[in-house]
Amino acid sequence: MKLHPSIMCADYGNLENEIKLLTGAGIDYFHVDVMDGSFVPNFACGTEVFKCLKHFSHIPVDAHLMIHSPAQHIDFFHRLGADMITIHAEADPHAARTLARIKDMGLIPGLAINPGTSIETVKELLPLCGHVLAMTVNPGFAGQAFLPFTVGKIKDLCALAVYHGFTLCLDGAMTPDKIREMHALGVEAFVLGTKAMFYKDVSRRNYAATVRELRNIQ
Ligand code: S6P
Ligand code: MG
Repeated sequence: MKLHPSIMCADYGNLENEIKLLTGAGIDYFHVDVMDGSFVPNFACGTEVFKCLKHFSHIPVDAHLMIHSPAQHIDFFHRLGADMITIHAEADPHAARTLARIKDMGLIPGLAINPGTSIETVKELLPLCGHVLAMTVNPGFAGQAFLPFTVGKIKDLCALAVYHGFTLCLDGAMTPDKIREMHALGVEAFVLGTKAMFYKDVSRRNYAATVRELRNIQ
């Protein structure tokens, strides 16, 4: 199981320590949410966060670009040190070209799909991906409720992940129970936010214990 904590949910007042704790906990990726206030109704993640991640950790970074025209900004995020760049299928009319460019840069090409986007509309893109990020909430905010209608699509994507060889990752409202249920279906990777790692009650936050417990899920 691959664990991708969403750095947006960490304590920015103590970012260096947060990054070091998460690194020591044995996570697989840092998930960085980038929002432009247009593709999604929120703004998130300045370049400083990338700089901190690269400075204080060796763990690879996924840039989840919730922005219009992501192709215009691929070089920028490459320079910031992203190891994987995940674009939204809905935000790029030439996603096939953008995914190929990301791969040519030596990075992992990722494709995010909104809850309301069907596999039919993206199936030609799937063989071009190293990573598919299926949104289980409408993107833009942490702390939302899981959208149950995405489960049928997730089941189909599990089979396609095996066939094409990409990693399937779920993003949005992942609780330990939901992770267990989705892992049993065949999902390999999970974005961890307010319901599985960065609990509102900070006294409950224990990143190393969270990673240990999640890795025990069979
Ligand atoms: C949502 C964003 C996500 C959130 C993540 C964690 O637009 O793409 O990556 O940061 O979902 O939040 P939560 O509370 O939903 O688990
Ligand atoms: Mg995200």
